[in-house]
Amino acid sequence: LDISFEIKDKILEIVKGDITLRNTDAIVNAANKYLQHGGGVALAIVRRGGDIIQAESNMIIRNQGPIPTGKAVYTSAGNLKSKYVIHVVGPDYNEYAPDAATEFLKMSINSCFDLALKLRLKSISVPAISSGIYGFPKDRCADILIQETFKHLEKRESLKRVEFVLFDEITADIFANTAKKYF
Ligand code: AR6
Repeated sequence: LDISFEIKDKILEIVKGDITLRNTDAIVNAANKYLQHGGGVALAIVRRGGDIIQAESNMIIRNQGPIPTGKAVYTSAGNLKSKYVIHVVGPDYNEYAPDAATEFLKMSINSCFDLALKLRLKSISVPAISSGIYGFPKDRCADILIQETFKHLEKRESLKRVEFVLFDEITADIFANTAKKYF
């Protein structure tokens, strides 16, 4: 399953696969506020990318303390094909009321886009932030992430290509069906 959608001269792609194998300018990591990459997509990223990603993450925490929910920081990408890993702290669905969790997830994806512009990236790969260990319902996660992406790609100054990379078929189908609503 690989579906693409166009808006103006920009592309949104829905990909079923492993985000650590993509060759966009940056991949997004669904991190925790201590940037300890011990499970889920975070662990997959440090396993394939190498120790430098955890080492640079530790340096960020040493310098600026824990990362607030909704904020993104970046490191290099070690052995991955991308130039950067953007680490974003999505909301833990068990820690917030649903409305607050929604706002934090919007903030999370927009923090990634802000950093992408700052780094002058053309393309970015994004996982289903917060929808694994953090328990955010997948259909609402897809709705929020895709709606915010649509709004971003409508802007003149934006990424050229955003791809959502979903690990399993069920999540990929949810994202594909959601994208059809907006694009
Ligand atoms: N490629 C793409 N997606 C993946 C991959 C992969 N290689 N591996 C898992 N996913 P999660 P969260 C999907 O739990 O919910 C970590 O321990 C997975 O199926 O990685 O934001 C962090 O350090 C799910 O749909 O992130 C934090 O402590 C999605 O990625 C905490 O988990 C996100 O699942 C963050 O939890």
